[in-house]
Amino acid sequence: IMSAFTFENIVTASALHPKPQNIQFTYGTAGFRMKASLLDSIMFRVGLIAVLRSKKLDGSVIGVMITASHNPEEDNGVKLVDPRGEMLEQSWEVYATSLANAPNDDALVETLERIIAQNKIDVNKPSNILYAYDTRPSGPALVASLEDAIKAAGSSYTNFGLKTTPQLHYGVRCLNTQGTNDAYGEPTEIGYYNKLATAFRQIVSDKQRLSPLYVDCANGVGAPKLRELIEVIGEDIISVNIVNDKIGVEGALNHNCGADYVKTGQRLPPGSTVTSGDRAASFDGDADRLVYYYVDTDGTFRLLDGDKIAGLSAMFIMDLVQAAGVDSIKVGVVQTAYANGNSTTYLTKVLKVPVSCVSTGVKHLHHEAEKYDVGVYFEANGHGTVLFSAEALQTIRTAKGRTPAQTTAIAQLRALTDLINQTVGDALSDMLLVEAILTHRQWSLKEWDQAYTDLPNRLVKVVVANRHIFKTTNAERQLVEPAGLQADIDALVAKYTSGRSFVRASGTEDAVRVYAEAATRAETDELAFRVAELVFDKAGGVGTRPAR
Ligand code: G16
Repeated sequence: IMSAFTFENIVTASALHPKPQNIQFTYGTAGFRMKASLLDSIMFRVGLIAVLRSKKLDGSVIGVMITASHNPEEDNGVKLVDPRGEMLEQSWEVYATSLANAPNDDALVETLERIIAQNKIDVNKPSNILYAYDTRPSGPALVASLEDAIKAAGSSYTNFGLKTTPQLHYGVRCLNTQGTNDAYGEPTEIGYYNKLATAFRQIVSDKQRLSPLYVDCANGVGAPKLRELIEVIGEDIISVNIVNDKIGVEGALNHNCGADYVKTGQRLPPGSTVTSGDRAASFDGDADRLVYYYVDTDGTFRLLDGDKIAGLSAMFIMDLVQAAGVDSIKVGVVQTAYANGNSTTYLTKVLKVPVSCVSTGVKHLHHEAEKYDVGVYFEANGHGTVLFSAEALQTIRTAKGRTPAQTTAIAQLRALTDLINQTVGDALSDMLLVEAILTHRQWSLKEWDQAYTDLPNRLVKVVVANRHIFKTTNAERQLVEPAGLQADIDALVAKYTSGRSFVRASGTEDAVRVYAEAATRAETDELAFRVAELVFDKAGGVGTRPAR
């Protein structure tokens, strides 16, 4: 029997999870994220927020994912998932932040009371939480803190176990839509695999299969989950060589491997055996990011990042929509400032699709993508998916082909809507999407890569005393503060052909990110480091000055 929601129970339980002094917590790009040793009180309080959010939404299931995704193993974090599987509504990030920062029990109760009053929450309503965690060693202790809060608040909950982040998002949406017209799928892990597998098999049914794909799983949860998925699809249909699957090895997670390593360093993970002619991909630590790559005949490393995946997906879906005779459906693409300049040119000039640019963070891209019939959104780092509006889904479901070709295309489109995890970017689902498209076209990675050539680009991290002094505007493409810094950056950029550079504080790591692109590799590197040096010198750099 569940106990009632009382402040007394909450305060008693909270005594075991005191907030560390002298720390200001912030809800960043993807929730709270920091050294795992600092997260105990956060985890407890996020549990309380999840319960209130669920009560506010009449007992809808709210998701809690314990992960720090691409961050180093010693970090951990937590993201909250809203009923349809999207990221927590942004107005609630503010509540989560103030609760996380309440210095003592009195402040904790006051903050809870304020949230309850402002949202007119009936605390006697039911609440339901679904939570999951990745492979980090700090996971179990943080799960215990979360459970303490959920139990103290008298809420129902389900432990979804070890999962990828997108599996948790999927589970939440399935539970909340079960039995409705909008049912998303069976709310189990096998239900997830079956949904993807059925769709994939259908799309590639009469096509010749591709050569095996090397998949670097960042030594994270993606490794066992990919293995399970492939088993369900069938090794006669898709074959993968899983590398970096050492989930039990201390310190291995995301270390010298994974999507972030490959994207940032623009190189193979050390020890990789991938050679010319091989097809390869990398996931990140919680399997919500995906990048592809290959080694060219001259030995050059070639990256096919989120921008390339967006271009490929938009191209394929536009062709299918055309072939299916449902061309009332309009496709749009959402990017961030990190999108390669040439990818944007390709989308707007070659594919002629509308492109919007928003701030970093899937939460921003997702909402912008909802404005299109079919919204393709990808961050350059490989985080993204495709959303189909309710109307587009209806059109695709009810369309009737007038020719056999149209009928086939309609069936393909339908299968795509099941293949794609529409709740959030999902490396497993995105990988199947790319594999499906390449199978269809019988394309190698090199052929896919022909769409456009990336401008050389470079990402540099600068550690500063306080990254929160960096304020941006114009979808993070310009700095407003520290005052004067943007003008200095502009003056530098003006010296380079096709130069572009911007600076923003990371919302997941304690660092400032500098991005630069220009006509040549040498100019790009020079520009990136000159901007990084500027940031270091003028905005409180600490440690070693960035060096080329
Ligand atoms: C998270 C977010 C992404 C974002 C990335 C980097 O990814 O979900 O949307 O692009 O962090 O963000 P920032 O530049 O603010 O550090 P992940 O895969 O780590 O969850």
